[in-house]
Amino acid sequence: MDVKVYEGEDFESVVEKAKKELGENAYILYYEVEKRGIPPFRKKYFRVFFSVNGDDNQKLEGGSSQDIQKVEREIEELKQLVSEIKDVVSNTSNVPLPVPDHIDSGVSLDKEILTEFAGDAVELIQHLVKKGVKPEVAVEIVKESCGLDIETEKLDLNASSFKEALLKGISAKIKFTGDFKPRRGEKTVYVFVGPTGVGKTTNLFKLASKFVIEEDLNVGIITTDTFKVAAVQQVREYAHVLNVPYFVVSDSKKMREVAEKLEDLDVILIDTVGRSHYDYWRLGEIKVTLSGLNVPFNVLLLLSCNYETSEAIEVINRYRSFFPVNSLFLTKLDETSKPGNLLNLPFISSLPLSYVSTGQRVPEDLKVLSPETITDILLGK
Ligand SMILES: Nc1nc2c(ncn2[C@@H]2O[C@H](COP(=O)(O)OP(=O)(O)OP(=O)(O)O)[C@@H](O)[C@H]2O)c(=O)[nH]1
Ligand SMILES: [Mg+2]
Repeated sequence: MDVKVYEGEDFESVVEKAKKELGENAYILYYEVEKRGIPPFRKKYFRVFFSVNGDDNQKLEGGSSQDIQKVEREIEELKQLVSEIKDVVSNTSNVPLPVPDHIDSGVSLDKEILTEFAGDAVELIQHLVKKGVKPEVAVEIVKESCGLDIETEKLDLNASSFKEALLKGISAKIKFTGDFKPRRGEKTVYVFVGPTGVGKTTNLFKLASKFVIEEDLNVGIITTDTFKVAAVQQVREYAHVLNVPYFVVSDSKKMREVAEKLEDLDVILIDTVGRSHYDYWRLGEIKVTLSGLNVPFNVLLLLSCNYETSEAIEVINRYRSFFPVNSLFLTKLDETSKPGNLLNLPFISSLPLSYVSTGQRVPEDLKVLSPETITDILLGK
């Protein structure tokens, strides 16, 4: 199927012109509307995508040998893709999930906590648990700044404040990537993966803005999200505002071609389509598309702070069996009163934290994660 694009200010005349030139069999695949000009003189501008070979079946039966060869080639390519995805899925879906022992202790922690800790230590653990931190995670973090109290023979804080205790515990137990600082000329690639609607596209553009505006780097965007019509438009609009090149890539071959073209860029940000962590087939598809990249890439797994911890760990483990996840990027902090996942997820998965998003505004609502940021969030600063 060939696709032709017609543009203009009047939808009806665009369609009329296309039908005249392409024939009555051409049909509309989808269209986009843009508003151009300065208010109040704004005008609508239509971009309409037509399928040229509307009657593909007829063409197949009565078509030339060239047409038939083309269709046969496409079928071969599809078969090849299906077999590649099958390989990826069968090699990855049975990987044992790396859940550390300490998370599945199954004992009554409340009782344990009270026999082991006293005074301020108990108070701090209780505060963390109220904020959604798992008791077993809170205990391990608080323990870092405890000493044995001779009178009670229990562990109590030896830090001068909750803030100092938390900073010490978080620094010791949680890993952080720190702010990303890609260097000019090194072509650093970041890939954004994660379940549907967690904020991959929005937050990719927050980082892109930072690289363009603050670091003055040459940035390019690739989206593999050809699944939703609106997704390509979303990326195009953001890329237009930032004045950076963007590319839409549907398979590994196209990925290779595009990546080769981008030699002069400092940073490439790749947006992927949101997929359920139970959908092995679709995750395999993303992995196959990424295999076209001929340079190392850094994978950010995005997860909403709202997720129930055990579900989020399930997502992490399943994504991890497909992609070499380098860091966790948490989102929608503004939508929860229990931000405990900021500690639960990196502690349980042993993955480093990179960023947290705190709202919908691009580029403002983005924070680099560090022991200081998390301490402030958990102590309510
Ligand atoms: N409140 C809040 N909303 C956010 C945040 N980050 C993103 N969003 C919103 O979440 C919605 C989904 O964001 P997208 O960036 O499209 O999410 P996505 O992961 O790319 O979605 P798919 O491509 O469909 O998988 C949008 O309305 C965003 O504005 C955040 O930190 N807080
Ligand atoms: Mg998206």
